Amino acid sequence: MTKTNDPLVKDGWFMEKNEMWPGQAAGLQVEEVLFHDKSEYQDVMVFRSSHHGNVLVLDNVIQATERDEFSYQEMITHLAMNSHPNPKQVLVIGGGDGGVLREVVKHPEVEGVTLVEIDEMVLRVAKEHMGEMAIGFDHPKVSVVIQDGVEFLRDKSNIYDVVIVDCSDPDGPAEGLFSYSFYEMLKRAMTDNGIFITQAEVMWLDMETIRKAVAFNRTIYPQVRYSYACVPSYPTGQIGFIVCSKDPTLDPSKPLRCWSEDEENKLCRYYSAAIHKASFILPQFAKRVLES
Ligand code: SPM
Repeated sequence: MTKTNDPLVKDGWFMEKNEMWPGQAAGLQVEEVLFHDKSEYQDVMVFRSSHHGNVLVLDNVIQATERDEFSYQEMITHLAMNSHPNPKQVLVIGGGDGGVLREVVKHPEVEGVTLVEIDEMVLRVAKEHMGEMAIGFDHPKVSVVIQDGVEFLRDKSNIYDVVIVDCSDPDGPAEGLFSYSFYEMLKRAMTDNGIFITQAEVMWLDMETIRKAVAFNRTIYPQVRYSYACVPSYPTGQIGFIVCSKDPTLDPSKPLRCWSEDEENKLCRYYSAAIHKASFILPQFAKRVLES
């Protein structure tokens, strides 16, 4: 059994307990705590686990494990990127671990990608301990801005073809990223046929929040779709995404650009054009709520 005095490790296990998923908690076995500190914004921890590689935890919530992070990062990135006819300028809000950047730069048509992350500590720790995820930071098309996403967007208009909001859950530094004014600014920052994607709860935990978020986005965008992916280390083993298009003729559930099977095999471990389409097919209980 691991011996550590870390307050988040009990009997050698990290347990992800949280009021956002009451009555359940997934646990990962800890081999060694590699980093644990408080930034200006949140509690930041990385541990080496017994079976999931290194694990990044923010405010006691698992953000990424080396074993399954590719599923989330590929899906939140390529669902949006492959729904756009020609994504040249991309904005990532949050995503300080670098995983989404790594995926965005797989698209050669991208001319520039800007990552806006509020917490510099997340970048530093990801570069040091989540090596494979953080490789995107070194790409020449990438610029990084350490700033609150809401502040960054204030004077931006008609710039980005794709905007990816890769945030943590709403009860921490990401709170402002769930506000009405943020969504308004986001839409203004996008080009006329812009695509926007955000992580958006999970069907098994809070269908009502998803219903409200989808309904709200439908007041702003002509096309709003809900999709999901399997991420075993997230609560319930899944995570959802809201994908919106400014162009009413562009349905994000159908990929506009597809890689060949060979390219898919080289570039991705989870995403494919077939998964893209299938991820928007929801179980009956969720479909009924979103169509009501
Ligand atoms: N680049 C990886 C960052 C991951 N950001 C999203 C993490 C969400 C984890 N909690 C999911 C619980 C359901 N709301």
